[in-house]
Amino acid sequence: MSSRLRLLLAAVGLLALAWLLLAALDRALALAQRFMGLPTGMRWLVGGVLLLVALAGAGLGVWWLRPRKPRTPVVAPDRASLEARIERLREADTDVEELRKELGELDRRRESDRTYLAVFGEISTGKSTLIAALVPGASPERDARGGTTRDVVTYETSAWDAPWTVADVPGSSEADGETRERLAREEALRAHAVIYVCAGDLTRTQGDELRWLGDFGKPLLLAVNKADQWTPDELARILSRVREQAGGVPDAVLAISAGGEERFTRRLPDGSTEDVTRRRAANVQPLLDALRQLLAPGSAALEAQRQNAVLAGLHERTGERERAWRGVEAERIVRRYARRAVVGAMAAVAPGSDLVIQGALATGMVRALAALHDVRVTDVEIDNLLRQVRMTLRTGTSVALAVAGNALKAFPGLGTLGGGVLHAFAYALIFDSFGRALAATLAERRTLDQEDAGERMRELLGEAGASRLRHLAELTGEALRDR
Ligand SMILES: Nc1nc2c(ncn2[C@@H]2O[C@H](COP(=O)(O)OP(=O)(O)OP(=O)(O)O)[C@@H](O)[C@H]2O)c(=O)[nH]1
Ligand SMILES: [Mg+2]
Repeated sequence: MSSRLRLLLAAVGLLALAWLLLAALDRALALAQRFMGLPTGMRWLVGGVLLLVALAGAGLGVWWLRPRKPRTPVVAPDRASLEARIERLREADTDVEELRKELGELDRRRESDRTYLAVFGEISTGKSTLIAALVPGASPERDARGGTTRDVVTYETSAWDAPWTVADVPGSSEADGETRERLAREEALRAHAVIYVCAGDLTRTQGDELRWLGDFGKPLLLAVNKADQWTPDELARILSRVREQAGGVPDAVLAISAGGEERFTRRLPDGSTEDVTRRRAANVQPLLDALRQLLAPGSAALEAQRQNAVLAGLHERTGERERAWRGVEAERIVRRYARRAVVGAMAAVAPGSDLVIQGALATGMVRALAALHDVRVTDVEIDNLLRQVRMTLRTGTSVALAVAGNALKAFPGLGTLGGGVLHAFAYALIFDSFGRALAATLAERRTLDQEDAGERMRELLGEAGASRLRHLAELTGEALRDR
């Protein structure tokens, strides 16, 4: 667009704006005149409403501009309780080697006088290239393809008269790279400080990652890499957008060029071609300056936050293993009680005596499952729960019997076990449904939530899949043969 045309357009725009302002002023004056012409009562009413609207607008503005509270940092459980949980898992034959190693590494780093720094971020943002620029002599593998770094690799160096260990980690957000991403996150927790590398605007996932890191309260720098790709104007705009997207989470947002190499094919005057590798100039000085300032207190001063982050990560990992172990254990308990219910159903001699036997068994199962999930239950709570289960079964028994009847036709072997098998099978289905429902409620809600357990049980009774029925048929057969 020629500059004359641009000038003309700007002049037209200004004129239009001035005209609009005049029109608005004229309208405001007309309204004011009409307002003054109103009878006194109406004037008060309209004035009052206008004032209320203005106050509400001002209130909204103040709320919108209020200073945001900093996010509360993650608080980890204390070490002793974590150790006790890990020990309990070990006693239950769960593999806790990895968790213990993490505790060992925590101590090893605490006792060393090194400062640990992790370079974290999405694939291909230039983390390995940055390490090569930060650590003299380090040559981690770098490539334009995402997912080049496959493992955590540490490099030792020294800076500002102190020993440092810098970790290069696999990039996040790689397709099928969950395991590597996990390794990267664990290493980020072990560091005193983290450099988060991006190469342009932050995506939503990157923003989430950054906030996740920020919640541990450790020194965190956001490096916007590959600054050489943009003009100074573009870079200023990108930096200001990234600062906004980062929402004050990192201690500083800096533009850098990690450098690296670029390869291209050059055509020579004689028509032939040659492959050329050219080094890009690196500029990481702003990052070094920020690091120096941020880490001036020394690694000892940053150790508490580092420990907190590692323990918080361990808490999560221990929790995952506990959930898995509880899941397996709950299945074992449910299976045990379902077997007993099968035997109990066959042993019931007088009418209704099965209910007494099964009631005692159901109480035992509730207690066992609650103890497994560390949920305290009173006798009254158990009684209430069983009353509700019986109510569900008033309609549910016919469902269970019908399901069992159909399933028995599919497992003709059970027919040879004699009369009462249908009844026993129905009890296996009922106990299995009740037990699974209760275990799921306890695991998810950590309380004996009757309503939730009842709802889940109804679902499980109604939709027993083929593999579950086969498993229950086998269980019934085994229980009856062992009887
Ligand atoms: N233009 C430009 N390219 C860069 C810069 N830093 C790195 N690169 C290029 O970005 C690509 C990825 O670099 P890497 O260092 O392998 O990236 P990474 O983050 O370690 O990647 P992963 O290990 O896959 O997670 C390479 O082609 C680098 O040459 C930079 O400052 N400017
Ligand atoms: Mg890499």
